[in-house]
Amino acid sequence: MSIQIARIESWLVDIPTIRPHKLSMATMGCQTLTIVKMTDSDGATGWGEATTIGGLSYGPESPEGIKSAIDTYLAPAVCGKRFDGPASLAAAMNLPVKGNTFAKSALETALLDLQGKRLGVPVSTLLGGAITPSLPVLWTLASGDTGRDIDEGKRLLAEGRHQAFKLKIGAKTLAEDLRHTQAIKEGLGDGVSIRVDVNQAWDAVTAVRGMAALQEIGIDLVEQPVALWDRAALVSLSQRFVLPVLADEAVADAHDGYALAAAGFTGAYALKIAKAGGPAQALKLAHVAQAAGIALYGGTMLEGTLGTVASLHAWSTLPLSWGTEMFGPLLLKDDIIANPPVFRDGRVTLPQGPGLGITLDEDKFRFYQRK
Ligand code: MUC
Ligand code: MG
Repeated sequence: MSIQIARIESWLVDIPTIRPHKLSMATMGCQTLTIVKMTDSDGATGWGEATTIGGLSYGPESPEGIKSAIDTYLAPAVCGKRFDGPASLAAAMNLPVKGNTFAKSALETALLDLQGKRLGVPVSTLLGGAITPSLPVLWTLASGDTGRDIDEGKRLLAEGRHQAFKLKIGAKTLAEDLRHTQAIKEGLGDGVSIRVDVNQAWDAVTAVRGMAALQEIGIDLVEQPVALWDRAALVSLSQRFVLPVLADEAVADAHDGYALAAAGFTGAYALKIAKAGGPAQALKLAHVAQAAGIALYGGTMLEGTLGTVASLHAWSTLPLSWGTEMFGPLLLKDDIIANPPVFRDGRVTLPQGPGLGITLDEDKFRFYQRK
C-alpha cells in the first residue's frame, strides 16, 4: 500500500533505569528514547523509536545526534514522497544520508507501523509472517555487584520470569571477571543458561585465556570478546573453542554478516534493528546468516517498549537458536506505552493488533519528554 509521508516529528524521552546497568564501557542510570511520529497525507500515524547505550559509548550515534539526523536530513528527504514499504524508504534515505542506521531504524519502524495499521495487519505480517506467538527472553545481571546479581537472578528464577541470564564483563581484570562469573554460575545452579558479553573489552590474547576459562566454568555463549574491527580474532576464537562466540558490534548489517561468514566465522549473530537500519534491514542480515549456517539471536539496544516490539515483530519471523534479550522495557522504571507486552515463563508475547499493536500513553509521553 502506497503511503505519502506528510510530516515527521521527533522527541527525546528520558526514563530512569530500575538500577545502575554496568557495561564494560558505560554505566546507565537512565535510557534516552528518540521517539518518532510519522503522519501520512490522510492523517494516519505511525510511531518509531531509536535508542543507543551510554551516549556515544556503544556506537557512533548519540540520542541527540539521532534526533538531529532525523529533523535536519532524513525528514526532508522523505516528506512529500510516496513509499510502498521499507525497500523504497531505505533507497530514499540511503542516497542523501550515509550511515546513521539508528535514526533510519526509527523511521522504518514508523512506516511499518503506519502501513500495518492502514492495512489492518501486524508488522510481523509485513515482514514475512510470524512463526511463533511468543519469544524466549533472557535477563542481564549487571548491577556491578556479584552478590546483588545472584539475589536478582534467584528472584527472577523464583518468579519464573527468566530462565537464562547474560552477564556484562570486561570492565575489570580477567581474574576478577572470572571469579564474578563463576560465583553467579554456581549461585544460580546447573540448569540455568549463563552467557557473558564482553563488549569488545579484551585483546586477542586475553580473549583466548578468557574463552578457555569460561568454557571450563560452563558458560554457554561469549558475546563480542574482542574489538569490532578484529574480525580475524573473532573468526579464530569461533573456530578454536567448543564454547560458541556471539558476534554483536562486529555485525551490523548484511554486508558485515557476509564478510564475517566468508572469513570462516562459525558462531552466532546478534541481530539489532538499530545496527542494520530497521526491522526489514535486520532481516537481510538474518537471511545471510541462515544461508551461511550461522545461528541467530534477537538482540537489543536496550530499547523501550516501542523499539522492543518493533524488534519482536522481526524476530518472530525467524528460527532463533539462542532466543532473544528483548527485556529493555523491564530495565526502565516507567513506560510511555499504555499496553506493553507481557513477560512470563521466560517468554514475551508478540502483540497481535494492527501495526506494532501498541498504544502511546500520552500523559507519560509528555511527562518524560526532554524540555
Ligand atoms: C549489548 O551489547 O548487547 C544488550 C543487553 C544488555 O544488557 O546490554 C545490551 C547491549
Ligand atoms: Mg552485546
